[in-house]
Amino acid sequence: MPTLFDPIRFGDLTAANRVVMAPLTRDRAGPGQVPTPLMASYYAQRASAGMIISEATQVSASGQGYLDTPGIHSAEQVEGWRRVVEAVHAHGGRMVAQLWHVGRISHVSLQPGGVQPVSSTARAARAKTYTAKGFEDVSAPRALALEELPGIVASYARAAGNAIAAGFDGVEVHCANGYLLEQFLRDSINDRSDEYGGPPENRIRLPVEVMKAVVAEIGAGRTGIRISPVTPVNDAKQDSDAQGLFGLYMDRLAPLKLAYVHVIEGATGGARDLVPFDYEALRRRFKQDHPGGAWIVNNGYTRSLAIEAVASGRADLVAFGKPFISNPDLVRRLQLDAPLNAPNTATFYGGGAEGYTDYPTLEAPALA
Ligand code: 8OZ
Repeated sequence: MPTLFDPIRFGDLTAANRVVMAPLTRDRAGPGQVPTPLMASYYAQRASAGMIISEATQVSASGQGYLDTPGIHSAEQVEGWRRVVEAVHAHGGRMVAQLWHVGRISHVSLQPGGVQPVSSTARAARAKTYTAKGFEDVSAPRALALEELPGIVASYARAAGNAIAAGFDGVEVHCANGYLLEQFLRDSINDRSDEYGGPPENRIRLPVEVMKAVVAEIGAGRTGIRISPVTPVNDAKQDSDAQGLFGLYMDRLAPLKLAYVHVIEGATGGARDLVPFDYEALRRRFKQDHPGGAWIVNNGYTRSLAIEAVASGRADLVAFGKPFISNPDLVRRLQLDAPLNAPNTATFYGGGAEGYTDYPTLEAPALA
């Protein structure tokens, strides 16, 4: 079996090691939701990751749900991302763009023209978002009409094309954490009576259409997906049969031969054992006819858990979130079993260089 520090090839992607930087929302985009030079420095500092997954990036203006998150739908945003990816590549790294539509986890003040956010449902989430006024309750959404769904699918495909134009090595579709695509998947949220609601086959329809459209646009070899079958975040109550739903979803995704599936085990940023769930069953279904696709695991992995996950074959790569915020040289620290810097939660969202590009490395302990 390979180790956490061995290179890997999956689809058209390659990684120098199996330590992945998880997507991390940092709310530091500039005016027009354009990635900044500071963001390029931040990502370039972390280029020793086997692969960097960008922070969640909205595919359209109406896909935005928080202040100062970057987009990938305007020419200026694509140009900003080009400079970020160039910096990462110049430091020997690899980077994919995480494509995001928040659905109902938004606020009218963040929507073009101040209109209602859209979702599978007209029922509001009991969740907060971050706006110009600080933390606010999310706004009540409007249920998307059937005729609008092709436009949603097209926005993901366009964003994927933009990501490749910006120089990204691939994309990851954000199908997790209670955002738009999960608002379609779960029967705890989706209350539609058309062919996009009701039985599991209908609820997976929009996410599968999105994945097919992205694959048609840029190829399966550089397309991944992130799922979170049981996470409760953003008022995503448990599906009545998460195991069955995600098993079926995996069966429909498997023939696409995606580069990878990235799974959040348990509650995002919280308990790994929140609800019993057989992730191994999903992995087998994804890998069955496509052993070259990679299985990426995430959520609360320690060094020893990550080493064990790869050594046992339970995972091909392991994504680390918070440890990458505070340790730009995380791969080296894991290799040496060196101590990790603790992250400062006060500087996670918004602001500038503090708590962003000033964390020390082993080589430059006084950098901060
Ligand atoms: C934290 C704050 C805002 C957004 C996710 C994109 O949970 C996010 C997110 C996380 O996937």
